[in-house]
Amino acid sequence: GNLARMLMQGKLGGTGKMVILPVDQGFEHGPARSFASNPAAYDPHYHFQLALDAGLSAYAAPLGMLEAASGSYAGSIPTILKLNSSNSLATEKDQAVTGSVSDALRLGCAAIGFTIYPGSEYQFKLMEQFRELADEAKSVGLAVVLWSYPRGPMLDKAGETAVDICAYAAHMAALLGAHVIKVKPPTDHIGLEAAKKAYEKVDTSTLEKRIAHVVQSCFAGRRLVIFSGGEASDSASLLETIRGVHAGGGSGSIVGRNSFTRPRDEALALLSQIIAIYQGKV
Ligand code: FBP
Repeated sequence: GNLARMLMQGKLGGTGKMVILPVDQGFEHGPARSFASNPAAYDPHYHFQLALDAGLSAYAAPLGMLEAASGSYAGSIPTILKLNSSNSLATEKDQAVTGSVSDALRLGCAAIGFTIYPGSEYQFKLMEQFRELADEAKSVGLAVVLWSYPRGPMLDKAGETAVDICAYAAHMAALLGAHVIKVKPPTDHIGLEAAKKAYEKVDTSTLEKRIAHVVQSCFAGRRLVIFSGGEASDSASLLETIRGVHAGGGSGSIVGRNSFTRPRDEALALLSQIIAIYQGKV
């Protein structure tokens, strides 16, 4: 079905791994913070072309971004319609629903995408919204990708990526029925006091081991877990993270800012190095 479409697309087709380009940062962080360093990226066509030329598995974006390029690119690469978005003017850890399953069908998407913020004051509402949209999406054969990003009053910055919190957020995403689960790479830190004792039994000393723990937390590896790229950083440290994800059995990466804030040639070179890691070539 539609999940297979993503797993068969591009240079990683047939390997069980995927690299996805997400471009919802205009919504989440604003246009200049997202695109000023590489102004070609203000154009929605740019991202389709980048994802295609890089041989990626799928392209994820909010409604307007997909609509603005669908005339030229419909059917060229599997797309994920991001159905909710936050913005940097918000004072609350919440997201607005900005698209529907019928939009996803109209645009020929392979999947819907949704964000929950486990730990926020709105976490239960977000989970309930997801449940309804995921139910509708699955009933028409669309795949379901869930961004599970812990944040809220219980968590400081370090807590948001703490290995126990990351595994917990990923596990809840699996329980909510996501086919593909997206989390940030976990750090060697325990965020929840109540979990400290349990983690005496889990080796979290290397990124590889932490990734393996997060993957195990998603039904012993029966779900696809992919890890985000994060803020633009130097290529060497990004590639180091990707090697850790691969070694730990992660299913791939979703790399936004580290692709489109770089000039196109540099982005293509970096993405091909990332793909080579998932192909097991380096
Ligand atoms: P990046 O590779 O740019 O980090 O993209 C991944 C992503 O999940 C985007 O889809 C989303 O806009 C962004 O990160 C949200 O990051 P944050 O909530 O940390 O601002």
